[in-house]
Formats: sequence, structure tokens, C-alpha cells
Amino acid sequence: MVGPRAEGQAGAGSGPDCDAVIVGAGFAGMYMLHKLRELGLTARVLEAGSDVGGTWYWNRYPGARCDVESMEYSYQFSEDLQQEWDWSERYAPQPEILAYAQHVAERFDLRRDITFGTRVTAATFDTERGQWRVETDGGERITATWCVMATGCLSSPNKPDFPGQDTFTGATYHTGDWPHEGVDFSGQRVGVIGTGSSAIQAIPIIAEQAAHLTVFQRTPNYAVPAHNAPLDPEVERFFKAHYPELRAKAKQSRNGLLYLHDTNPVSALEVPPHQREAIYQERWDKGGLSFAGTFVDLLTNQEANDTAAEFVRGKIRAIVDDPQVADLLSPRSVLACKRMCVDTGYYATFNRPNVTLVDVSEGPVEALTPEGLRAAGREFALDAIVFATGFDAMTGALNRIEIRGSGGQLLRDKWAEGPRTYLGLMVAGFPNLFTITGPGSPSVLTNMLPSIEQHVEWIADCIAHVRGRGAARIEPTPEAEEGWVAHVNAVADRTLFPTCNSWYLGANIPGKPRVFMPYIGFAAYVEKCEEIVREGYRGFVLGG
Ligand code: NA7
Repeated sequence: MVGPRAEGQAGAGSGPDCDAVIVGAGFAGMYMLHKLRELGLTARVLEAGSDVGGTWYWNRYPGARCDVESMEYSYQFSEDLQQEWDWSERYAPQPEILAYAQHVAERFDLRRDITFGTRVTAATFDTERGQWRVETDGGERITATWCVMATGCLSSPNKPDFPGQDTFTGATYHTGDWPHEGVDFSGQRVGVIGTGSSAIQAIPIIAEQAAHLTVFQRTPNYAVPAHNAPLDPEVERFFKAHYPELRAKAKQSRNGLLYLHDTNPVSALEVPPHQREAIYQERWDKGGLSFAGTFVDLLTNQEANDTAAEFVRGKIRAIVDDPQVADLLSPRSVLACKRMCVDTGYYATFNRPNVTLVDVSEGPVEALTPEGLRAAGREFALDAIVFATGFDAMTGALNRIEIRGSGGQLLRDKWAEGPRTYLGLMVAGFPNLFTITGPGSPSVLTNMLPSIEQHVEWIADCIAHVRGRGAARIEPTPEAEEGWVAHVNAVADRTLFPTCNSWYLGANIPGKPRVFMPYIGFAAYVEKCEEIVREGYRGFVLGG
């Protein structure tokens, strides 16, 4: 297909090296490549890792698994693929999802167009030629008509810059960049900073290995039990027999998941307290994210939300022996305002004699020291520190690339006050640049796989449309973008989502503008995207 061309080889007037450059070989980049090939386009994928898988390539920490059930966390574009792949557990562990990604790469012969071990550093739109020039850390330059950012929403690790980082004599790890060979914590004094989803999965397993585990918690999180188990063969048979209907049904929900169809269509406040408890208990026993959909108004009515939050706090009090520790572990914020965590034995881990919880909400982690770290005015001696401190979500991976649009404008500058996109797919002033699951699209509030597929298919149709019209360029108008940003915010403001310091708002990164980034409502969003196409790509201009 398209071989790498030496820098400068494409002279003035010559065509680009390939039709499209795709940045990232996770689930988004892989399917984009497949789809562009179907259109007869030449494409090159550039990937920093040594293999496909994206999130599932990097996040190899102990206990890493998907919080969406296996039968729904997969591609649906190929019926053969969804029939032939077998998941082993209700929630797939990271190695199995990675194996699935590798299987897809082989099955569709994707690797021949992917360059691994290559990080994209810059992408510049050459207005005269109507081409993107993409630069890599290896010094390569590739030109293309289309540039697709498949860089992921949670792929730029947030590693707080604590003073004394270099003085610590033990080992440090970040959950989002875990050593491939694994880590054996046996006999060690381990510190985990953070209590988000990654920490909540890793802590029970690290606690079993370590001599002592100290957990540094800034904000407690709500976790519901996974009740993970080997996949029930009946469930698998049912899904495989009814995939098309089930997938279609999932698309009609707020988050692209089937469970939301089970939401009780009543307010939590309309149900008498004892009955409400029983309904929460049913969800708790079922396990997983569906807990947040127990009643229809949990994310729009504070009082309703309080009932669910208090139910979980009651569970924490019942599980954790020490009332003080239970109290510290009990979140006070709106339930599901931050993504809920799905756990296996998280709260019970704090009953172990070798586990200590340290509150760093008032007295923060101050510094790393040669022997460990200093937090809340106390010294902690540690052999290893795990940063489970999350990601610069949604914009981080895009902003660390020098992306320059028409007139040399830097995307990072344009987004200084928060990301601005049209549909989370394109940016005014950046022609022919697509952002798969970009800010302003439902992305992280959904099952990522259907969101990715919907974007990839929209992008492929859009490129085909532009070519079919004899044009070479498309971008949104500033007015359309403005309108979309306002709409995303207006929808968020009708909910409780903006009330807590979540990474949806960028609140986890010091100095990041506080803007709600994902669009709430998958079904409504898909309908909007389709309507815009039906109306002749309303809000976009074609040229070239
Ligand atoms: P999260 O959910 O962003 O969690 C990061 C955790 O790290 C969270 O508890 C943070 O506390 C904590 N944190 C971050 N910086 C610090 C500092 N400086 N000091 C102390 N604690 C800190 O990331 P995850 O990787 O767990 O999960 C990300 C997503 O992956 C998850 O939502 C799933 O969708 C999968 P904070 O809450 O900010 O006070």
C-alpha cells in the first residue's frame, strides 16, 4: 500500500503521500483504517505503542478490566466477528480485550498499514495544497488529504508534579502506563495515590501481594460490586442469537448500553422508602453500572440522587469494620457525577490489617522523599508508589500534539478556554481534521465501542460525500461550532453532572478550564448527526 516517503519527497504540485493519516491504533484507529480501505482510500496509521489496543495496550495494572459487560463491549460492524469471538467472563479482563484487539488486527489484516513505536508530534494544515503534514518523533513527515485523530479520551496520563520526584529511591508506576512484564509487590510497602476507577480495581489485588499498602485518598468514590463471574453460556447464546436487535436497542439509550432500558421510569421520590431500598438492593445484587439507572431522575434531581447515595454509604458502613475508615470512604458528592466504579472487594480490602487509608483532602501529598512520601504533614516509608491519578481526559492527547489549522492557528490556543468543536467531530479553522469521540460528543459517557463505530462511519460517509461532490475540503462554520458548544453546555446544565470536580469538567488537572466536555445523550446525539447529514451537512462548508 503506501510506503513511507522521505522528507521533502513530495514536491510542489505533487499529491499527498496518502489519502489519510490516522493517529492511534486503538479501537477507533483500527476501525477507521478498515473503513477507509473499504472506500478505496490509502491510509497510514501512526501508533506510539508497539501494538494495537490503545487503552487496553497501556492500562495493564493489576485488576484492569472493562466496566461494560463483555457481550456489549465489542465491535458490531462485522457479524462474523461478533459471532466468532468468545468472551470468558462477564467483565473482560484487560489481557482478553487486548487479545480481541489483536485478533481484529489480524482478521482484517490491519497491521500492514500501521507504523508502531511512532508518536505524532505535530500536524499542520497546508492551506495552499489542502494537505495535512504530519510529523513524528522519528523525524518522518507524511502528507495526507485527511487527518483523523483516533487518540482516545483517556490516553494522556496525569502524573502530578510532586516536588522531590527524582529523590525517591523506590519504584514508581502509573496505572495508565504499566510495565508489560507486570510488577510483583510481594514483601513491599506500597503507596497508591488516587481512588478512582483504576485504583479501585488495583487496590484489592495489590493489597493481597504487598507487605503493607497505604492508600492516599483525596476524594472518595462510589463503587458498586461487579459480581464478576465466568460468562454464562446462556447469556452468550442469547446475545449471539439476537445481536442485531440488541445492538439497535442499545443505540436508543442515553449511553449506548442495554441496561438503561431497565431504568425505572419513575422518580426515586415517588416510591415509598422501603420499596425504594428493595429496588436499590436488587440493583446492588445485580451489580455493575446499571445502579446509576435505578430511577429515571438520579442525575437530574439532587433529592432523588441523595437516596441512592445514602444507600451506597449504608453499604460502605456495613462492609467496613472501622466506622472512621467507613466514613472516610463514604462519598458526599452526587452519585454518578463522576463515573461510578465497578469493584471486586474494594471496600472490604480496608478491613485487612495490612491496609491503611490516609485522607489527603485537607493536607495533600506534599512531596516525594528518598524514603517515600510526605502527606498531610506525615512521613510514609514506601518501597513503591503507584500513581492511580488518572488522565488529562478528552483534550490531553490532542493538546500535546502541535495541531495547526488554517493560518497556523494552534488547536491548543483555540481551546485555551475549553474545547470547541462541532459535534465533537470537527473544528472550525481545521479543515479535513476529524476527532473520533472528541470533546462535545457522548464518548466517555457511553459504551465506547458503539460511539467509536458511529463516529468512524459518520467520518467515512462525510469523506465519501465530499469526494462525491468533487470537493476536497470540509470544515464546520464558526457559527455551527458556537451553537454546538452552547447546546452541549445547555444539556449538561439540565443535569447534576456539573456539580462535582470530575474529569468530565477537567477539574482533575490544575489550571484546566472548567468546561463540561462530553455530550449527554447518545440516542439524541446520533439523531442530530443524521439530521445534519440529511440537511446536506448543515453547518459545514465544502471547498477545494
Ligand atoms: P480518575 O478517575 O481520574 O482517578 C484519579 C484519582 O487520582 C482520583 O481519586 C483523584 O482524586 C486522584 N488524584 C489525582 N491527582 C491527585 C493528587 N495530586 N493528589 C491526590 N490524589 C490525586 O482516573 P482513573 O484512572 O482511576 O479512571 C479513569 C477512567 O478510566 C474511569 O473513569 C473509567 O472510565 C476508566 P480527585 O477525585 O481528583 O480528588
